[in-house]
Amino acid sequence: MSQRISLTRFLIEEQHLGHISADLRQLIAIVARACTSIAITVSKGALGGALGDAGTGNIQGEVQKKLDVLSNEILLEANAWGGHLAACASEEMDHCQPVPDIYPRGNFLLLFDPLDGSSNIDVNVSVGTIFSVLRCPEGINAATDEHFLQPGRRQVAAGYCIYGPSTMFALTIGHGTHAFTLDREQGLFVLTQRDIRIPEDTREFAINMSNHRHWETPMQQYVDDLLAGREGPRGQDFNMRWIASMVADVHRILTRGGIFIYPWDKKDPSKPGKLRLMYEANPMGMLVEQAGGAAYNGRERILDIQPDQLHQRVPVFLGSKNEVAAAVRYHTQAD
Ligand code: AHM
Ligand code: MG
Repeated sequence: MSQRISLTRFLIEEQHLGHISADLRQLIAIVARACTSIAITVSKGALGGALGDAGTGNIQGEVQKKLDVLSNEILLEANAWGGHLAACASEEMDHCQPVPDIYPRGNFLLLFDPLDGSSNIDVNVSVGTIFSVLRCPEGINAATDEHFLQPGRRQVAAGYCIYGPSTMFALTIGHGTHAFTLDREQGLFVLTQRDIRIPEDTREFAINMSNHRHWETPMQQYVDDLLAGREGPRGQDFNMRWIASMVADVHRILTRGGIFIYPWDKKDPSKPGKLRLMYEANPMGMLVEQAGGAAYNGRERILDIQPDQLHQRVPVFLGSKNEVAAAVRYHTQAD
């Protein structure tokens, strides 16, 4: 790209085009700044003294890493005083947290997974922050969890920041999906991929194969047919990738296509899936759809699901449109 366009400039131009309000622009800028701080903290590794377990657990019974807790604090603190938010909700907090009374409150609700893929932190593999922005319902001053329970199609912005060999910020405000790369010397994100398009077809799938025996039959059948390759019913060979860090897997799909699946499995039948709807599946679903891909729970469009709990889980099938449709067909035909 000949001319460098910073995230700040990109957002101001989107505001001039009427795609975004000044308030939402500033909110996204604050989230991006917080992600820059998290990137610095993550990149220090063992030298920052932040590796390892925090000695606490979250509401979902998962062990929290020190960096989960630190990243959560960075995002909360950065977003407390801006005046654009009514409340924040996070994978790491049992309930939403309204903006403290000492600060002005705004009209947006922010949800995040502060450090997704955190099982990868200690092994120096890419991790990321995922976020979603909703509007606070009219007339609500003190938002509670129930005000967050809106379907993903109502998101006004969504994105992630990946902390990999380079730090990248992927964003949608409902007008395409764009990616920015952090220039560490200048301390700013520079637009490096405008209007990302995910190829409609793919020969690459991402799934944790170790769960195969726990899946439902149509899921097993779909993957068995991929594995059968050229000699099987799909008539072509497929390659597999699994980073166990959703941000990194989705980033690959935005870059070169593919299908990412975390299906329901019967290890714990009470859980409808591993990934969380509100701050993992919905924002990733919006980014992928805005890039021409699809996001389903195996049967329905993820962005149409009406949530009934802040931390609810959902099966996730997302990526190249035609491959997601193929996987969904195995399920709907079995029904
Ligand atoms: P986390 O939010 O606790 O980090 O869990 C979500 C992560 C995703 O990033 C990734 O796709 C998945 O868990 C990996 O799960 P598994 O270890 O079962 O393969
Ligand atoms: Mg997560």
